[in-house]
Formats: sequence, C-alpha cells, structure tokens
Amino acid sequence: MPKVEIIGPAPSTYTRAARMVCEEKAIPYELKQSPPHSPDVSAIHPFGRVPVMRHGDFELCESKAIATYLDLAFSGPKLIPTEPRQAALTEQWVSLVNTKMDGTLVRTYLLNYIFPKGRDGKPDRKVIDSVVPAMQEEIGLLDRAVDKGGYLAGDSFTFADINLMPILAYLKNMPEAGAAIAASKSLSAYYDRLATRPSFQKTIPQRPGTKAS
Ligand SMILES: N[C@@H](CCC(=O)N[C@@H](CS)C(=O)NCC(=O)O)C(=O)O
Repeated sequence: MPKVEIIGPAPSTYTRAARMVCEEKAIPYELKQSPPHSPDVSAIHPFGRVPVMRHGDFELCESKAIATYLDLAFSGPKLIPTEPRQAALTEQWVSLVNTKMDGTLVRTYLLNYIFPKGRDGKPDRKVIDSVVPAMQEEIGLLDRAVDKGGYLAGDSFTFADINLMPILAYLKNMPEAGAAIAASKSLSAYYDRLATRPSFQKTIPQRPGTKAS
C-alpha cells in the first residue's frame, strides 16, 4: 500500500489533527510541510487550505474528510464511532468547533497574538478585548461538555477530541485564554489527560531551527 502523505505546515491545528489520526491508528505517513495556497496544496484544495492528503492516486482535502477516510480505510482504533448517538455527537462537536469556535478562538483571538496586526507590531488590544467575552463563553461551554463523560462525545476518545486538542494547546499559552482554561477544572483535567497521548506528543510542532525527532 502506498504511504499516506499529509500536506500542510506542522503548526496548523487542522494539519496536526490529521497527523494525530495517523498516529492513533499507527498509519505510516509522511508530512510534507507546504504552506496554504502553495501549488501542492492548491492542486488539491479549491481554496488552498491545509491540510490536504494524498494516498496513492487518491487526493483529498478538508481535515474531517481526511479523518473519515483514514478511519475507514485503515485498521486500528475507531476514531469516528459507528454507534448512532456517539457518531452524531462526534460530528456535532467537530462542527461546533470548526464552524463557530475556530472563528472566535483561533482566527480572531489567537492569530491576533501570533501574527499581530496592531500598531508597532503589537497585538490589537481592541480586537482582543472585544473577543474575550465570547472566548470565555466558549471555554465554559467546552468545560461543561467534557465534565460528564471526560470526552466531547460521551465517554470515549474520538476525532472530536483530536480536532479540539491542537487548539487548546495554543490557547493554554495565551494570557486571557490560559486563565480561562486554568479556571475551568474539567477542561484543564481533560487537556492534561489527553496531552499525554503519544499521538499528541509526537505531533508537537517544532520551533523553527530545532530538529524534529
Ligand atoms: N475546513 C478546513 C479548514 C482548514 C484551514 O482553515 N486551515 C488553515 C490553516 S490552520 C488555512 O489553510 N488557512 C489559510 C487560508 O484560510 O487561506 C479543514 O478542516 O481542513
């Protein structure tokens, strides 16, 4: 069988999620760190977004679609459950995170710190201050979601958790979001527990200039 190629930069949360699927299922894969809108990526994704995937002559874009393909095409633990309620809850949490929270937590809050666009190259305080209440509300929602069963989709680890963990990893290191997560006992415990998984540890993005292990 040809090797799976995951194409996208390691720091991308969505690329990391696709890699975590490979790690969880012990799928041999190669990471090709092409940026969004590069020819490699745009040849597969109509809007040039990462990650994209190649497996032999099969090319695919969109992280959830990639996860579904890998989960169905390869053996190993099921990351997208087949039991109807658990499957639907997994889908629900992927959708909530990707269609709403990604906008608040990543595109607006986080990227303002990582790629500051304010005066003097500093984060734009106005944008951050205006998004903090929505960020805190969403952290609270996630805290309540994982409180009962210890995972987003009930009581087992699924792709919904894989999809969220790379986002939390960044947020934990940001001032307001880090404080909100620290104050959310269930979410903090959830993060600490899931962060020990080898799939998470092996996909930690390396800082530029350091060697990937
Ligand atoms: N719905 C896409 C979102 C992917 C996405 O937005 N990736 C970001 C990097 S984390 C990207 O490619 N950004 C460049 C852009 O939007 O032009 C997926 O799930 O794969």
